[in-house]
Amino acid sequence: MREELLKKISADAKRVKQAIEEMKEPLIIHHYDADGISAGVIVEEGVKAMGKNPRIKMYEGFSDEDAEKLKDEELILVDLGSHSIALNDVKKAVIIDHHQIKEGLEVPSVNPWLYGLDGTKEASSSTMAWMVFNIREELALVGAAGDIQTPFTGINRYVLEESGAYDIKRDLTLYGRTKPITQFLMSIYEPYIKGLTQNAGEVRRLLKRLGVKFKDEMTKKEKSYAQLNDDEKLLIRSELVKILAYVDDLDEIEAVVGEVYLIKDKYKVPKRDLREFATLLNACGRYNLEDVGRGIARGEAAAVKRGEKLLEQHSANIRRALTISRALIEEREGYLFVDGRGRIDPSIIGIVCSALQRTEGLPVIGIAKRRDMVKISMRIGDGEVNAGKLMAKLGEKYKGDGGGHVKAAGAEIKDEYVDAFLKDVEAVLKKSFIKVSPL
Ligand SMILES: [Mn+2]
Repeated sequence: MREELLKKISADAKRVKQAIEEMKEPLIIHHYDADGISAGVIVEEGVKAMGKNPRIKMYEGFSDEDAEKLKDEELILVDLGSHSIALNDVKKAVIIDHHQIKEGLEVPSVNPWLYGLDGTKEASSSTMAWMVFNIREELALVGAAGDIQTPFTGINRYVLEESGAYDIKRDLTLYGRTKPITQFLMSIYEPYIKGLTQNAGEVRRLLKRLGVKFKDEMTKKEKSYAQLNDDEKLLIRSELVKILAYVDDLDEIEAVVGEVYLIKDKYKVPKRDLREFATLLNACGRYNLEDVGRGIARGEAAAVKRGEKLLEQHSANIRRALTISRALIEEREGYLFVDGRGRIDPSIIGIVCSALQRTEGLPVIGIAKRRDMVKISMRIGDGEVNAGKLMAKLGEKYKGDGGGHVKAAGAEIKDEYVDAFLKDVEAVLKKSFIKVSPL
């Protein structure tokens, strides 16, 4: 089965490469997250190796209108484009992606859905980019980690084993294991850990109670989680699992402890840990700093420094947004509503809603302005409704976009539809609220 699969992929890869060979002035357009950026850089290098000098740009999304605007270009689309039928009419185009392919799209593509694989779990665009070009193997799974396709299965697993670029170990999968331990534990926002997140005093009490020696005896400086001994690490892991189990967050336990993937020492990378590497790239995308993002993926020292600073700012922005959101909460029938338009950054509204959902235990809807659109985030608890399906349905109904997971989802629509959209959400929540209420 695997042999056959690899044959199909390499046939498509060949077709895509051939089409690129025929391009005179290729324009690479990649998505704005860690997957798009790392895949974009793999592709850029692959195209350069063909003796070409591609231009490269980062997009937040790619629509039919974008395709129409670029119809005289020779496009290489990376981590986007698979739902844009208008690409059929572009002068020349190829796609390396892992999103669902719209029926009728006739552009040469490499995409896990073409081989009967699940593109949400088994391969990302960085994985597929490596399958096509076979270069920069240390970047191949950065995007897959960024798209939270861990633990790796499918093509991701194949690349993990085949590339020889990674080590695997079992540990906390959370971001910040190399930061001072109190800072690390108190700034876990996803998942929000009730009692610990944003609570330095409680974190210190916990460490003392567990008997973890978290200060270096010589320097008196605080150690990082990574610097603790194995017993201490185990104590902390068990404690986090216990807290999550106590609030019945069984899904999150799986997300918190599991396989951790490290890029082997022989590669020069800013972060060995794939999750940390991806977080760095995601921050660049969120704040629209494409040159910094690609610079980091290419291994440029100045870009890495800039990215680290950005990440600090991002944490500060989250803290500020959480404080602001407290004052903006409106209690509505069956859910909490946060109107963050003009006050909370659209790239943070989802994190804010997650935090509120966890602390308040009610469904949370938050909105924020993104240029001329409104971003809607929805976070719910167990068994209420399927947020992903609801957002997808309403996103379409109100001529926007929507989707996501069962408990965390979002949509983006025009401002004028927001009230009607929220009314529909409220109707659904009210119904399910009555259903599950013991009264
Ligand atoms: Mn992706």
